Amino acid sequence: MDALARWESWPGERVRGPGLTVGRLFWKMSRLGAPAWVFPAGRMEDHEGPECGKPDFVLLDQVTMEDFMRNLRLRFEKGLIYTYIGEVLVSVNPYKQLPLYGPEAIAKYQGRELYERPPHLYAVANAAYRAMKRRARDTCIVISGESGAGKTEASKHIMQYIAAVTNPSQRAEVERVKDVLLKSTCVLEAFGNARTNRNHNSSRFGKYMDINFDFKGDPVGGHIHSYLLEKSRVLKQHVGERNFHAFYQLLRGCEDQELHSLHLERNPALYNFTRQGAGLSSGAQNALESDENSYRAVMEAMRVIGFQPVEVAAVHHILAAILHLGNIEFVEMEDDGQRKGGLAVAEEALVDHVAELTATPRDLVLRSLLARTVASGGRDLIEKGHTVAEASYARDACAKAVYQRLFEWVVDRINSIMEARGRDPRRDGKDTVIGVLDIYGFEVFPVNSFEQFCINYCNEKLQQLFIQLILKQEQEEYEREGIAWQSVEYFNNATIVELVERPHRGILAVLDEACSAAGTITDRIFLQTLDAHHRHHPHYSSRQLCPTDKTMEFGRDFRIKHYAGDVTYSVEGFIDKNRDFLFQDFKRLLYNSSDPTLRAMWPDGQQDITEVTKRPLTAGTIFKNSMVALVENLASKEPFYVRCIKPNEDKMPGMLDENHCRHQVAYLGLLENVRVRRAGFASRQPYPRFLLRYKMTCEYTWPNHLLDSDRAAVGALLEQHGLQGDVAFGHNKLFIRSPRTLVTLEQSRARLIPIIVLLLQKAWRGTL
Ligand code: AOV
Ligand code: MG
Repeated sequence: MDALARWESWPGERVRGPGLTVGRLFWKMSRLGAPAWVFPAGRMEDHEGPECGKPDFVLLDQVTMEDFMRNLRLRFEKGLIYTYIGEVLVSVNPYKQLPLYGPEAIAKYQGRELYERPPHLYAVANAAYRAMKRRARDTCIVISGESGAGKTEASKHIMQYIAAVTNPSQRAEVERVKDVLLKSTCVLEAFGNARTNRNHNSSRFGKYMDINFDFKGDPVGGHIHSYLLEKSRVLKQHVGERNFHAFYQLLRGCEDQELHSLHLERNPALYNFTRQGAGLSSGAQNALESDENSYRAVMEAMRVIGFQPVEVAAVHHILAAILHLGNIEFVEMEDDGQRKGGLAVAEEALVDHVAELTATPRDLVLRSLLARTVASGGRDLIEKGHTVAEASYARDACAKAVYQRLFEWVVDRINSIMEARGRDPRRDGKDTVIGVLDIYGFEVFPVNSFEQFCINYCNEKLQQLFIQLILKQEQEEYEREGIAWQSVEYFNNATIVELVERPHRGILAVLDEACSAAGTITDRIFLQTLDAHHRHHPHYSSRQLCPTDKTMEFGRDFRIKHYAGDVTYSVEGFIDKNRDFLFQDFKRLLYNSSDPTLRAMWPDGQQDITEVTKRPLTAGTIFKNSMVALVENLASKEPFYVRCIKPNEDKMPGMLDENHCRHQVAYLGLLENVRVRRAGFASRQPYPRFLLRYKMTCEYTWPNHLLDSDRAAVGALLEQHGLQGDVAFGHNKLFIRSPRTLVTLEQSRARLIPIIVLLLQKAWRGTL
């Protein structure tokens, strides 16, 4: 880095001590004779030179898509994947390992203000942490962006940062909580992530993690909320995709002996549930992420977290049972005179395996697979045989449900371990919290179903929250600082959210209605009802409504114009997935397992069939309610935002596809975000921060001012530049109205830097 570029970083370096004049500064420097004192090498490298573009999009000369993209590209090409918009962090997935993380980098950000170091996730984590600690405010970090944009990776870096900077006194209990927090990710990814065509480690569930901190600012507990796991993946995967990692990890990673005891073979192609996508490899780019290694990592993580060996064994049994269940086929038996015709299982050994692995009686397993118990008036129960189709449906529903319960049990188990001992009971209720939200990103596949519908609805909700909070925050800030404010127009996706969740007419309500109509309503009728309700909605269409649009199939597809793009959904399976029905026979069966771990997953199995009359909530309604609660929860906290951008569709390292990125910048509302930041006031900066950057442009402030307050010093500086008319003085911050003012100051600073560098060089050489 040349001297000039280094000097760009001057404001990051503090020159302490009041009354230090330029003369005294130079004298001191020349006496020390050590440039390292002025430019300590390690810290200088932290800062970015002018060739690296603007570290904050707010500093752009103009807010146009071109300027935005130019800056984004410039920085991305230099490996600078992070840029701010005020306090929002924009992150571009580099698809390669960059030397940006680890203990050294963490140390650079620890205890610093957001603006003191180049943009980074660590800075955001640190800001959230400091806000929480200083003001005892609950904070949250909301990470958004489309599938594969880097949300989960970002959340891991944030967790690592928090773990690294807390608990300096190494309290054992806090260390334990930190271990659980860190290791839980690995376990949850094994059970909740899968390879999709958009991301080889795609989160197939939403995750919101609260970390509780005690009054010292150390993590003493945590809680994970998981949202709607995409459980249909257990049964079916699209070409090129895989089932959840856990299945392949087990098959490829576990010891021969255990595999044998699970009656499994190593080859995933032998199982219906793991062979369809033909995407058998994990897609991992390095061997460390291979299924075998991941298996070991997950086992180790489960051990560290505190899963008991019997629990781990139960988990393996359940996974194996699901694989066997998937291979069970049904055949219609002929009526041969001796035996009555009916349904049978093609390969009875599989039933034996399932019974053994689930610790349930074999004949009960068989019976639950072949028939269901129904209440026929009063308390009379009759057994009703399945057809092949019904039995296959029931088997699939069972496999999905068993996996879902397993996943939920894993989450609950981690929660109970994190909750338990970390907290000082006397201080209960006084914890402060940082929440980290890492949810499945917006996604579009060639065929989109109920799951994509939910995932994309969730992203709509989060986008709405972003809009509201950014506006709300702005307004509140102006009020707090006593500044008059003028509101800015913003694209609002509320209408799309309404389309989905509005009572009575919204898509979810119509779907619920279809589900409650005891089997008489087909997916097709559901679609017709939607068409009738929303024919004039600007964000809704279908083939029926647009007969010429051949990209949709008549009677099957509807399309929503999402904030992030158009998605065509196939209604096939919507009703079924929403109803999410499982015969009580299976619940009872599993509740009666002699394996306590499995039994604990099925508390509702103890209900008698005659008691199971109340219609349970549908999957869509549960999801909607959980989203509403999530948004409420986030809105009650001080939010920090990370907006992730996926640079290209091909997972290519270092490649930035212009169109693809533009699209994301547009729909994430990033330009509007910059505009809102600048509208009214292009920039706002705490007085000390402003001085750090511009103090060399004024004789009263360089190198340190002698005025009563930073605010007065800033006033003097601006007056010298004749810029005082373009600013407003808040209580703690300076608000700058037009970007021109910032540009003027920047230019003035840039002009002075070479002169100062020259002076300093002379000072070192003693020739001043
Ligand atoms: P996502 O969470 O946003 O997608 P991930 O965080 O899983 O996306 O990132 C996808 C992949 O991109 C990772 O597996 C890494 O290979 C790579 N990647 C992301 N961030 C970085 C980074 N900072 N440095 C290096 N590589 C990175 V989804 O879960 O699909 O919405 O449902
Ligand atoms: Mg993810």
